[in-house]
Amino acid sequence: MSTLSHWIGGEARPPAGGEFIDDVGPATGAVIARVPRGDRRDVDAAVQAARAALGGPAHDGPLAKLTLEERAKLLEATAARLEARKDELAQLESLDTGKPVSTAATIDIPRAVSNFKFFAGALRHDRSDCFPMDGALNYALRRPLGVVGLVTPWNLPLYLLSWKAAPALAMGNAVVAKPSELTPLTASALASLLSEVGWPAGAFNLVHGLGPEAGQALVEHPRVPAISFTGGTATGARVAATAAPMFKKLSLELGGKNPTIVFGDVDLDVAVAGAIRAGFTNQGQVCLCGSRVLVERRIFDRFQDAFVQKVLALRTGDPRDPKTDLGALVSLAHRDKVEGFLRLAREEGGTVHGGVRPDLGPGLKDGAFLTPAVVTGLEPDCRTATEEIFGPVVTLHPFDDEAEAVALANGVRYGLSASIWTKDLGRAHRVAAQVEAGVVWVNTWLLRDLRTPFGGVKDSGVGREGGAHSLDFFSEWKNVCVKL
Ligand code: TXE
Repeated sequence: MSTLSHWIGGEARPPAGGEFIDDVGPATGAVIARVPRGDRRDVDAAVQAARAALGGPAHDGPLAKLTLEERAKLLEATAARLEARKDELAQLESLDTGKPVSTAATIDIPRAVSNFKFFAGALRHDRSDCFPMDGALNYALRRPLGVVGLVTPWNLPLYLLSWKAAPALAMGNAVVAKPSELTPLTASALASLLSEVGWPAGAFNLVHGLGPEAGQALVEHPRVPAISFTGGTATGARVAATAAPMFKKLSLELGGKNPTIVFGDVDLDVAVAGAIRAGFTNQGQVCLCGSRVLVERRIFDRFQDAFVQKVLALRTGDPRDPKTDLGALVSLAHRDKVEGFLRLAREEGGTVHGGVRPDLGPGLKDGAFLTPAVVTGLEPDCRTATEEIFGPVVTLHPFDDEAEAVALANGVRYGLSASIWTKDLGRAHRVAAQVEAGVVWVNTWLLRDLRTPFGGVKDSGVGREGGAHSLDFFSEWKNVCVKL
């Protein structure tokens, strides 16, 4: 069992209060690490270190002095070092989250590598506006924001932290990051790795701890003018309530209850496979997961039979076993929450297929395992079908025509993503335009181009990440007007 440290000013630091939290491995129930219980003092120290990296009013700190090309090279060196350690990082991520090692090795870690590589390229290809006037010239310069706060969740720990840290550093900001207390391991690995590859001390600082303590202190800190947050909608509302009166720049990527819309003209096997991938990747713990499957009535029964049969055949088991499809949920408390929704589904008149605790033998008997569940027979406006469950639970609902499909898709408070399955090109484009979501896939799911805008509408968040959108968030444009 390891004891983690904060990472402040380029070195490991114990918590100011001397207290630690247990990090429990969700597959075994064993304590795998002791995590510093950071508080306001640690956040303050991290912000001071970050400010020192930027320098005083003359912007003379070591981070501020890096040229664009030097920052791009450091981002590439970070990607290379992550790549070299990919197997070890995949093991750590699996241990911490309960997800299969195969998921971490094919999704989480490769994506973290891509994030750093991508933003090195985005930085080099960045451009700015120039507006010539008669006798004068305007041009726009990006300036870093200063110290930025990153608050990240447990479902894709390194993937989401790197998605924010890479563009923040690319733009020349100093970072204070607060990872989820449930999954701190790869954030710690990243912090030391960034120092190893040569980022100046204080460029990236890490404060571990509980959300209402360390997280809240970071969001409240007067010297942190921007917060990028990914997490639950209720927490996002708290973050916004704290940050808005301080006029902080805010990016909020929150929950979802995303529709998978299947029209009657699909190739059934393709659509079933796509809907299963959308529903159950990472045990259904991805904000983009398609947890409501809407199916045209004329194929509903056939779709339901095939879907339920294939979902019940998925293997829930040891995250280390390459044959495992679903590992453990992130914690016993989260499994309780998901099981509570299955009880609710029954009370609401639904039939639950699957959704039981599997018997995986003595080593895994205390793990947070739950087999995937499909719920049928529910009204589309009931709580089970409209609230975010964030687990391996999918509800199935029939619809009669395109208008009803759109109405059902839009009938929830969330609006993050949607996938549409049809061979009718016109319909695909029509529905894509009408669905209230920030991200729409047609005949696929989670196919990501990092240049594209990413984010949600309604209660799924505020702002866009990705490509120039991330660079815009982590910088401020300044216009220079020159009289010629
Ligand atoms: O997330 P929280 P939780 C959804 C999902 C899940 C629910 C709750 O439905 O069941 O949210 O999950 C930090 N000030 N998603 O409670 O609390 C916290 O320490 C500042 C969707 O685990 O949102 C962690 O680092 N920070 C989601 C981060 O916020 C605070 C991914 C996220 O935790 C804070 C995760 C505070 N007052 C959960 N309170 C997605 N969009 O992908 C907590 N935190």
